[in-house]
Amino acid sequence: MKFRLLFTVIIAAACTSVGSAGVIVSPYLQSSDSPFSATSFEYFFLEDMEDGINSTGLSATGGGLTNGNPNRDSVDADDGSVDGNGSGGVSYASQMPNPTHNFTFSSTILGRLPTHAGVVWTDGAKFGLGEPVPVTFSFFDGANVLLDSTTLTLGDGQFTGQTAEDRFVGLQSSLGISRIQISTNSSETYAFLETDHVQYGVAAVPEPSTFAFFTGAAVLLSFLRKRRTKP
Ligand SMILES: [Ca+2]
Ligand SMILES: [Ca+2]
Ligand SMILES: [Ca+2]
Repeated sequence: MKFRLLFTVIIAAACTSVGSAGVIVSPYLQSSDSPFSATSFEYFFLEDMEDGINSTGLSATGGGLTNGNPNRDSVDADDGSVDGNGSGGVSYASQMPNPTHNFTFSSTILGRLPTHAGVVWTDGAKFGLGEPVPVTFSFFDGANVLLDSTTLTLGDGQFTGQTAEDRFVGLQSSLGISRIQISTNSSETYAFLETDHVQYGVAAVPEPSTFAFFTGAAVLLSFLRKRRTKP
């Protein structure tokens, strides 16, 4: 009975700890605001769009770079100062019904899919004038199966580079993340979506979930050995 209970506890711990721990959402004005900034990575890339989208293993679809657009809304710090305005930087945007951006990570180029991935929503609107709109962020694994998603109502009613409402949205998953999809949920002709600072990496140390799994397995093996050696 004791053996069954121990085994059940270990399997339950493994099942709940592998995978994601939920979507992370936080205010974001500069790269140091990233919830990933304290993590040690085997590799880590942050694409700020300023000189195009050229980070290793990253591709983007659904939008275009905003160079030259007077209403662009980059992450605040990309224009050289955190001053509440991001219209001097470059971002990635689209204006159409249900605008959707996809950022895809190549396991072939990277060697391993990122365990951490996030993006910064900088602007968007239901009609085109900055009205708040539901935005859905979805994270997929290497088999294109949904890992986790969240829908947030974002927007401050303005469209001239304000940054206080910008949000980082990211996920950690030991299963590996192959794609982030961001969708503005509005079928209006002038619905729009703007994103920036796509960031992704593989954690350098074993994920706590992985560590817990192997620790649990070691305890189980030790327990079984002791049972076998009992007279
Ligand atoms: Ca700024
Ligand atoms: Ca930027
Ligand atoms: Ca903004």
